[in-house]
Amino acid sequence: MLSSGREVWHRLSNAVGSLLVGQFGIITGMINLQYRQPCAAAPVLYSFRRCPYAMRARLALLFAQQTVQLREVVLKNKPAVMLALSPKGTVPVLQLGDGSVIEESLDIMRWALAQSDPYNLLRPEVVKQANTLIEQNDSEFKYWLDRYKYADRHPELSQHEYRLRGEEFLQQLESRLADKRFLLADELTLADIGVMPFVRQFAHVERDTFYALPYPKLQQWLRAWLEHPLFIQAMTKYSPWQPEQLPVLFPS
Ligand SMILES: N[C@@H](CCC(=O)N[C@@H](CS)C(=O)NCC(=O)O)C(=O)O
Repeated sequence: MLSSGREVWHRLSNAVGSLLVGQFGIITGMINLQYRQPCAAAPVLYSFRRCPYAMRARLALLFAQQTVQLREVVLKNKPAVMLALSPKGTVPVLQLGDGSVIEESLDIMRWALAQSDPYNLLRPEVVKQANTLIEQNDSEFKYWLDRYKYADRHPELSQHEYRLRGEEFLQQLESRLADKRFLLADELTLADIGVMPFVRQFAHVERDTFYALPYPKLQQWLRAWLEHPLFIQAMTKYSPWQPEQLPVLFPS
């Protein structure tokens, strides 16, 4: 039976309408795929921009080309969900897709680089030495760094004394850099990433004093780090995480 012109027009416009709705569905689906799926799959990193441990974890994630959902934490008001995962309450904390939790920066770095290590930061011949240097950084150097930075809270010694104690580590780094571009080799290794945020923090306690010290190689190494695109990216500012907010991918 022949339909009237009006009916044909009605059917035609319905067909075009459903086609558009269908296309729109596909497009929204693609947007969801693009924006939601990686979020759902990406591990969650609880981080604090200025924390040197979190900094080295973010750097390793960037060098390893791993994407995470970043949740910027306010240390005075840590999210309950983070404390439930890691009651010790330090950042960084990484929650993987399978629910497991990595709560030490060095382990996050190792996890990231085990996923992918395009810069060969974990080349086998340097791993042992890198671990030793990072261990020294995290124990002795960090101890003197905290006292140097907050000398008023530790009146047993003067700030100058604390700086001299910390400088023992800096001297070691300077001599390491005498015959190579980086701390363990002519290429970057895990050691450079693991130690860098702490040397930066030390340098920034009294910037002019640091750059006047007799450590030209170390100063050059630090300057190069501060200008490194991945370090700049690692220092991107994020607003504190709110449980109801949409996931924020890092790198974005
Ligand atoms: N050993 C830990 C140390 C992490 C750490 O001490 N982070 C500091 C911030 S830089 C922290 O979260 N402190 C807890 C607080 O201030 O409440 C690691 O390597 O991840």
